[in-house]
Amino acid sequence: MSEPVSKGPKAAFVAIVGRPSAGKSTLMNALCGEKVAIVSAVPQTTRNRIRGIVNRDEGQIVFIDTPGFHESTRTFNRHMRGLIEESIRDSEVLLYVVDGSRPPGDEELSLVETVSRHADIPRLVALNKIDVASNERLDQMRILLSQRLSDVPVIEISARTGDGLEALLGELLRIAPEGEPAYPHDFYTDQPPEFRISEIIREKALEGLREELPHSIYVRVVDMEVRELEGGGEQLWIRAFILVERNSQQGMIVGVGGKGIKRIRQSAQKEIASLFPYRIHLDLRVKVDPNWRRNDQLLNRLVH
Ligand SMILES: Nc1nc2c(ncn2[C@@H]2O[C@H](COP(=O)(O)OP(=O)(O)OP(=O)(O)O)[C@@H](O)[C@H]2O)c(=O)[nH]1
Ligand SMILES: [Mg+2]
Repeated sequence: MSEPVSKGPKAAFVAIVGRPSAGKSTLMNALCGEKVAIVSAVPQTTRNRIRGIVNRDEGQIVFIDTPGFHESTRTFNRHMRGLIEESIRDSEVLLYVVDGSRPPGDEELSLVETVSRHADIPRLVALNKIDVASNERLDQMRILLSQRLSDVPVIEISARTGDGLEALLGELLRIAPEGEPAYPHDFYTDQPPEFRISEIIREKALEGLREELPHSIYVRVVDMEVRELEGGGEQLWIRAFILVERNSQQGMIVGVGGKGIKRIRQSAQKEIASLFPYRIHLDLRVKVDPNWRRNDQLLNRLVH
């Protein structure tokens, strides 16, 4: 955009915030060139702070993808909100992702408010989904942003098609402070293997589920080991549980004749196999735990 502020290598943590389904995780994946965070059509897919790392000649950007949360007093949402404030505090730059295809409701206004409270760090708005948003909708958002966040630059993008992403990354590198990279140059995420595996399983389980159920799912990898195969080679053996809150939900995941769970297992196994140099055996079961979403200890483990 404009002249670089300085010539030294840049390094910044960039918190990505936005309402549920704005496209935060899709954007982070597109910028990192790898699938770091899972993505789905249901809101509140992301539940943790997920780091995705981009290395360029100009420097290193570490994105912190955060969950989109709903305004409510429920434990689950309170945890999510705390996480977002924490992520912003830990970052040098704030990237606010706005879904340009939806009318801005109270939820968006509350995020605008959050972003305006953080004028102490460089901020940037990514107006997303320009591939599907109508001009009227985009104008509505452009006006809102120019009124409420007049000093924050807006870059229009499509995380899906890649439109505007180079400009966005260029601007982030420009406004980032100088510094040493936090991670080695060949890293694109810092997630432990168990976590990535549980997230892949959760993504496959979310596919094709109806509104309420997605939030009732929690995936836990309980056991993992590398085993020698008789015919030679090694296998990564994984046992994981999909936890749901009610008996009826267990049935919905398992499906008629076990078809549902089989589909989840097969597609998760395939994607996990692309990450590890082993054959994968996934032992996947569904269990009912009525309390997981009210369990503070579990939520803490889940989100931190
Ligand atoms: N058409 C279009 N769809 C997009 C774009 N970016 C994201 N999506 C879709 O929007 C949906 C939500 O995307 P996510 O990346 O999971 O959104 P998120 O902001 O991370 O959502 P939470 O994790 O739930 O807060 C998915 O179906 C994406 O494929 C875009 O630029 N254009
Ligand atoms: Mg997400």
